[in-house]
Amino acid sequence: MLFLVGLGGAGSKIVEGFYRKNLGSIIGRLASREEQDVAGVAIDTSQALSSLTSIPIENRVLIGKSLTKGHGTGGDVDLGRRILTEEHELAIAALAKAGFGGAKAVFLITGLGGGTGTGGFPVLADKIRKAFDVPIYGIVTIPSRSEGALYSKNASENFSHIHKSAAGLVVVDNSGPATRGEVVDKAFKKINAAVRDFLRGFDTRTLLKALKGDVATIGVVQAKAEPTALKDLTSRLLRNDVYFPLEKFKRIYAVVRGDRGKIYGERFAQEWIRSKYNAELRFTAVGSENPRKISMYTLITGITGLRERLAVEAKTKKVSSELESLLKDIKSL
Ligand SMILES: Nc1nc2c(ncn2[C@@H]2O[C@H](COP(=O)(O)OP(=O)(O)O)[C@@H](O)[C@H]2O)c(=O)[nH]1
Ligand SMILES: [Mg+2]
Repeated sequence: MLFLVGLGGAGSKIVEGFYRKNLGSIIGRLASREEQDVAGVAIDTSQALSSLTSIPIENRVLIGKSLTKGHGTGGDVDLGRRILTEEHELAIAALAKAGFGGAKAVFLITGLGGGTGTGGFPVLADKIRKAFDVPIYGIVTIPSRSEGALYSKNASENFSHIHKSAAGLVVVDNSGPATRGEVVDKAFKKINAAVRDFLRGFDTRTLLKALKGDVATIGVVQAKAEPTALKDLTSRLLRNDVYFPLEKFKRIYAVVRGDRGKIYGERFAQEWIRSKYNAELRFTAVGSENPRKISMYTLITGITGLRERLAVEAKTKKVSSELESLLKDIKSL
């Protein structure tokens, strides 16, 4: 059973994805059959919450009504922090109702860069941990390069605090593979679906163990069910299907769902990863109900330097937005 809390706009939409039915596809049908395996609660300061229609209404919590009038925090991190500090009871009550008393771990999902999630994450993480005596694992997106300076600044200034408040952190870059040449909304949808597929497809026990104290990212790759070299699948994954620009990492945990007999060359792939990335590949295979596809769900651990990268981005974006306003001033002269 997965226990998920979405905080803020992005987090809420990602959690909503676990409840959405897509009966047209096999995956959709399997997913809806698995629906009872998820307890998800969405918490936001924005009325946008009411546009989520798949997640049960009692699992949606609008907070900060008196302060934001349902309009969100407008990127104000202090306001997000304040609202969660004052109104965490509302959130905790909804979690209790949704069965979080039985959780062994909770995933707190948020998009870094805005006000609600970025400011509220450490506060809510602390409150949930205490209320249910569970470890809190974070799943956070980081702002894409095309977003404004404020988002990067917020993400950069609050990353360490968020990292420290979680037992482990999965980061997903919003300028990841899905975003190349795509409109933002479509890219977000793809990323949200990847997070959902990963959490469904990967093995939760392995995830919690592998993530402890670490920063990791995810990758999902699919292939036709035909004889496939693990090295080829892995190299495709690293090139196109990882949701973070990788420089260095320690380990790839890969869970393959599909016909085990179709995947060969485990040793060879492991040696290739060792020599090319000085990293380790751990591979497990499980059966799948879809005979036509092989899906590989991966967790890539040992990511470093994210705080530094966010700081650089915040700085360069600031410079470029100052330049933009300068240019505007010149034009108006
Ligand atoms: N992957 C993904 N990212 C999103 C989505 N919506 C917003 N974001 C990202 O999340 C960041 C924070 O936005 P939002 O969640 O609205 O902020 P908050 O509600 O104030 O916490 C933005 O800067 C975007 O990078 C979404 O649906 N999917
Ligand atoms: Mg918002």
